[in-house]
Amino acid sequence: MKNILPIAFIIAGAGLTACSGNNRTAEGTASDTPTPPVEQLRSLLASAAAEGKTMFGHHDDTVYGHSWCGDSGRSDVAEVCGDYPAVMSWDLGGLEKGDSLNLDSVPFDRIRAEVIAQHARGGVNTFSWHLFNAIDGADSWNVSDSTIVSRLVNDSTSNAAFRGQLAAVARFFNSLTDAEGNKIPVIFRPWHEHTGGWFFWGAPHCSIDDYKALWTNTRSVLDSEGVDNVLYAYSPDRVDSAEKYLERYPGDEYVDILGADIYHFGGADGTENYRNTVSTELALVRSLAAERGKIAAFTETGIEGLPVDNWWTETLLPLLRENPVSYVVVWRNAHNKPTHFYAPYPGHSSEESFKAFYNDSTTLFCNDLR
Ligand code: BMA
Repeated sequence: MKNILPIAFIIAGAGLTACSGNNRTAEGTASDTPTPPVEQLRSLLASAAAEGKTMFGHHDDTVYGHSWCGDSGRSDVAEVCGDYPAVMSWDLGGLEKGDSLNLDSVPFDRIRAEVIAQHARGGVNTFSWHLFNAIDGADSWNVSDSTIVSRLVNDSTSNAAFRGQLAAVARFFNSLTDAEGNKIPVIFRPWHEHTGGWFFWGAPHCSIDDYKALWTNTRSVLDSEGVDNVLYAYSPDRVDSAEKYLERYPGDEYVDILGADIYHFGGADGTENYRNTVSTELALVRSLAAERGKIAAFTETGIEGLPVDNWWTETLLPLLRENPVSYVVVWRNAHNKPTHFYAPYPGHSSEESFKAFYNDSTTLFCNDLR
């Protein structure tokens, strides 16, 4: 363990922070009611950023890596720095079709087991959802039909099918329980990067009202199915103003976490652009989150293939120090696409930079959360 979360986190676990309320009943007397798991997660996330620290996360970290797939207990990140990421990211795409494997061929039963294992380590789990639409079954990247979202939320037959997809997601979240049967709190980040045009729910393919209705439908179904273990994250792609950031924001009652998805493109030549964009947008996200009582996070980032050896210490770390957010997630290390990776693996040329990033007091990994 390299650095321990301060007292605020320990207290947060007992439900005594501002974020989690003060454990009092309506009559104003102290209650013995334990803090709900979802409020413990909220407090953990809030405590990290409040202390100027950021939890490190990686997509599909323990289910495959750069040169392996399906092994048990492995992690490219842990094999480089000796510790698991504090945040594990997973994807639900395919669950809504009743598939047993997600869109990247990871069994949902394995994801559930990994969520339980990560929770037992004291770590956090977050979910994205690259779903197949309920109308013609096309994948999230199929943007050939710009009526999909409108029909999902406005046409009664399509909406019933869409709500059926959401009910499948609700059942999955409800099935995440620890050894004692307690619900495991997780983050859900649906309808992400909607300011871009590459997903069927992207801004060029649906109206503002119809986009917001994706969120209201999501909360309506998950809430009515009894999902009470989820914090909801909103994560536009790069935007340059608060107005753009909030243009399609569904409302404070639907969202717990304000995020941003910003990738580094163009190798070393793209560093300045990445730095400027991230610096501006994380400051924006932090300020909007502070105003609204939300958690700020860097919900997706990375540089594909890590062509810049010192990227961790010279590019990402200074940005996190400048704008501490609760967590940062880098995307997956595909086992079947040799250049599609975002975290180092043993022998990779950014390994030393990553170890220094790991050892820095700003970053939190799993052992720091125990
Ligand atoms: C993308 C790529 C794809 C993958 C998808 C969903 O960014 O990594 O290969 O299928 O995410 O995980």
